[in-house]
Amino acid sequence: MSSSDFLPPLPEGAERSVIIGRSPGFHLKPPPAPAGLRDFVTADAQLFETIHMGSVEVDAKRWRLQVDGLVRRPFSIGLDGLRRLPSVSVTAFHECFGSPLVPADGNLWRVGNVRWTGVPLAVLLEHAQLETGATHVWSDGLDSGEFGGRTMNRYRKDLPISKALSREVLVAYEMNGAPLTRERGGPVRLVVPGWFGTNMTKWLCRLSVQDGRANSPFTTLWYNRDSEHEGKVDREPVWAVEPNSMITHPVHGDTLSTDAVDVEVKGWAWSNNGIGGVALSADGGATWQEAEVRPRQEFEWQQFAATLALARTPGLVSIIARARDANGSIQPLSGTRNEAHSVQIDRPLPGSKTA
Ligand SMILES: Nc1nc2c(c(=O)[nH]1)N[C@H]1C(S)=C(S)[C@@H](COP(=O)(O)O)O[C@H]1N2
Ligand SMILES: [Mo]
Repeated sequence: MSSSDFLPPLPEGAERSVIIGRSPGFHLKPPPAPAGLRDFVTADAQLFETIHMGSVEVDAKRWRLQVDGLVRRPFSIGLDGLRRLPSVSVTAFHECFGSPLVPADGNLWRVGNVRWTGVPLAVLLEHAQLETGATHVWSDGLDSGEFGGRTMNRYRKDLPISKALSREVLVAYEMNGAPLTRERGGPVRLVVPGWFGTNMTKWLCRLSVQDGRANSPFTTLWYNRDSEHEGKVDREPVWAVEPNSMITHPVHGDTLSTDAVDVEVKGWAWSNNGIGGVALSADGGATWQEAEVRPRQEFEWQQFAATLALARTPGLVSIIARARDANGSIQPLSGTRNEAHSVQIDRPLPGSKTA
């Protein structure tokens, strides 16, 4: 590691001077329907985008990342310096929690699967040398403005120190082998595999080690939810992603041939802990069959596939996929953001014409 890339911390506010353009206002690029996400790696064009207060265009040549707070050696580092450090790549599903103002009670499909490249956050924290009492790492984005009736001078998130030190968490400068674009948060963003997209601060400018949670609308006002553990309900941050899945084949509304006796079902399943299994039904949930599930290597989504026998009766066939994680936590059948996906296909009367 070349120590000349690690310069003293920046004066307060210096990071603001690297912004050379802004597009104020909420921005959402919706994803295609599940059948449009059949590739293992989601191309940038097919990957959703969520931006709360508007994007910023950053002067990558002058950009520097500040690392400070409860550390013995605060420093700042530029893009060339980061690129000279040993790089790591991680393939991970990427999922948006949805609106923090009106939490979703059904599927949004703001999800994809991409390969990120950068430097482990842990490497930067090790260089900075944590002081005792450090519990969280706060991350700041250069974007500012209005969202949900509040005006903010930063996008600010926090991570507990245990996740911040996990090797998969990256200070990333590439997605799918290309430099991060402006919309993706270039030149550098945080990547937190297994956790919701909201934690992955774009236009990253500062990492600050602290002894508590950040008091920002994005950490303590929004992006918290009730979660039940052994009968007790706790309010907790939107951090780890629960089991979820989607059917990519067949397509909702498809018509089978009249002589079909079975149907091939395929899709993706993902969760922070990895997928323990996916159960499939081709009769609206009356009977279930276990799918084949591709083992997980990193944090990528996992393909499931099975051939399901069809009932002999004509009419609408309802196919359902239900994933569970390695701890047995299972997708509810309805009413939650990770409810089981179902698609309806038509099985015409024998002798009738098919499209
Ligand atoms: N600085 C900043 N980082 C941000 C956001 C933002 O508005 N500002 N949106 C977050 C949310 S809610 C999500 S889901 C992801 C989306 O990343 P993507 O647009 O590259 O898919 O970025 C996160 N990082
Ligand atoms: Mo999000």
